[in-house]
Amino acid sequence: MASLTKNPNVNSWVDEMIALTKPDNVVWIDGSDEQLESLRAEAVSTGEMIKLNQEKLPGCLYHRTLPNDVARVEDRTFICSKNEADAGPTNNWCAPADMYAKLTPMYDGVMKGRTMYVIPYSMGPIGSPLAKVGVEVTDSIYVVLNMDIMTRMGKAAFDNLGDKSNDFVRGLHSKADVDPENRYIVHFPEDNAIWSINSAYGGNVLLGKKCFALRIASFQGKNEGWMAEHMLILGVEKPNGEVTYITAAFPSACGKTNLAMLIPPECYTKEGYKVWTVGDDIAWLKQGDDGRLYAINPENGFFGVAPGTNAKSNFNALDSTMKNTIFTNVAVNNDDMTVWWEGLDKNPPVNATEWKGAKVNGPEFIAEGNKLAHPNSRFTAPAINCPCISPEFNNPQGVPISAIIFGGRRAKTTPLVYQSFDWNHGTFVGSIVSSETTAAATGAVGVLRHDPMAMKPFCGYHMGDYWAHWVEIGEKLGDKAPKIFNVNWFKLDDEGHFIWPGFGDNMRVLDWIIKRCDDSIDAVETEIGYLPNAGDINIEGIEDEVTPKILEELLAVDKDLWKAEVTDIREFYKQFGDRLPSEMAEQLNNLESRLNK
Ligand code: GTP
Ligand code: SPV
Ligand code: MN
Repeated sequence: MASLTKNPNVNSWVDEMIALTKPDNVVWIDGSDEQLESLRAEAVSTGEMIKLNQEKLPGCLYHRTLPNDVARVEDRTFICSKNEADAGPTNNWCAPADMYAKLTPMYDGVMKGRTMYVIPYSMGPIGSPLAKVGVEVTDSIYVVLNMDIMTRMGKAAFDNLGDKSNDFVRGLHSKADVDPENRYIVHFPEDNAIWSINSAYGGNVLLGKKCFALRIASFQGKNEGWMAEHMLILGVEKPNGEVTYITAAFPSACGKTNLAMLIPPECYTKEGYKVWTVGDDIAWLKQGDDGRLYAINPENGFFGVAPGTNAKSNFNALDSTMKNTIFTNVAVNNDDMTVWWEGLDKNPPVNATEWKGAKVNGPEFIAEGNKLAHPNSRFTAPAINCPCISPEFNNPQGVPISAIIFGGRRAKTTPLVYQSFDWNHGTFVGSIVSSETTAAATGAVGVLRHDPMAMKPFCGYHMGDYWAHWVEIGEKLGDKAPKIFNVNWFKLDDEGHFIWPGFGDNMRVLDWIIKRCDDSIDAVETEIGYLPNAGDINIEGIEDEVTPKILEELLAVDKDLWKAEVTDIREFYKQFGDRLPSEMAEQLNNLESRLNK
């Protein structure tokens, strides 16, 4: 099939990939409905995808990955910068020449008997000054159909690139044998290239997402003066129609999709408050002409965690999945070909197929302690499906950001919310985020680890240089910089229950944050930052659940726990050596001396 572009850089690279992988056929993805419809039909005919109930779930498909291939694989993810020091201590590294030498034989002829799909895509609205183009070649229809939802895919991306530019990210993916022993997710930042092999799961193979829009883009942003962050973007509309835009960085499966699509409690909706979703996972941020920081969502859909999503916890996410959605590794109800996952409702299907593909009696299966859906099962839903998608979603300039929030899963220590003293202190607050691990990546779940800015698995260069970049951006923004906050929805009582109701009630914390941005409310100055006066968190309607005693607990700063935290941060910081910005070392010393006063 003839190329879709005259760009010689694209064509020579695709030729090279064809020569390497030797596919039987090459299909250029133009993004047309006819082409996508025939790919869907083919995937259904081979069993790669399963057609769901087209009356209840029109346009929806189901896919199951291998049980060994259900999450990101951080231990097999590499940043292959020329110098090891540039990847830094938080990344796996290998010399580019050595990695190419190791992987090239694995790709040699890997697509024999298969079709190669060449996918042009734009991260960011087509024509946005902040958008960037990628090309992914893959032997997976599942990847094509997901990229269609998650990116602006098709010929328009090539039109945007133009006939001469060399500024596109080269993504090579083959599912090969889906062999976990030979699975690699590899980034060559200096070559603008990503090579992924032996996986067919989301984050490992949808190369526009974490691989490009975070790992490669963070490196590009460092060099070009902008930022790529693991952040949702939302707008809070006040009754007077004014919208305040906020970004928030939480580690994987720690609540970004949920916060981005929040439905405020009744005491807010009745007054006319509304939340608009701009993005649920990734933000690209750049200073605008007026000096403020602007954000776009480079994605075009949501690759969201299914378990726990229900009409009460996240109606907007659930509603987004009602059409043209791909479900991965959830359970199927064989009676009516609909889907089910833990936390959807209390009626697991009796005639079910669990996520590994076995036919089971759902209630009995669960009673035996099994899960019908994998904890990291996902939906891939178009952003336009979302009832609260922001009218600014496709704005090429992005939206102006007033507040940046960091957060993680912390059983103790971290209060419900606090505000940093200034930008550099806020950068420090981001750098010290720790969170309990989740099922979004392979490995143990529930282990506390440092995850600075929720970027530990996604920063494509040295974390110390990344913090220095934050400090630099803050200097440029000056007094137009967003205010920086930290939140923790996951504080536990001694019985292990969450003490903050969370979800829609997180609006109450956003409300405080916005008032702080408007300078319309006082706060308590503590050792760690500004905390709310207890009376300033609106608990109208949840007084029974959030008693004064619980609120006190939520807003407590336990000095002994924070002193232990300082010791731990000092240890964590050691690995960054002389690349730790002096500003961060100073912030840590200041925190310690405030605690010791
Ligand atoms: P990724 O897509 O992996 O980056 O995850 P995410 O950050 O978008 O997380 P998501 O919103 O999908 O939430 C993951 C899980 O966190 C959900 O299944 C919820 O159970 C839980 N969660 C989200 N928000 C809250 C909250 O406010 N309180 C509590 N207790 N749990 C929450
Ligand atoms: C995450 O793990 O943060 C995700 C899902 O958003 S994945 O695309 O698999 O990385
Ligand atoms: Mn994520």
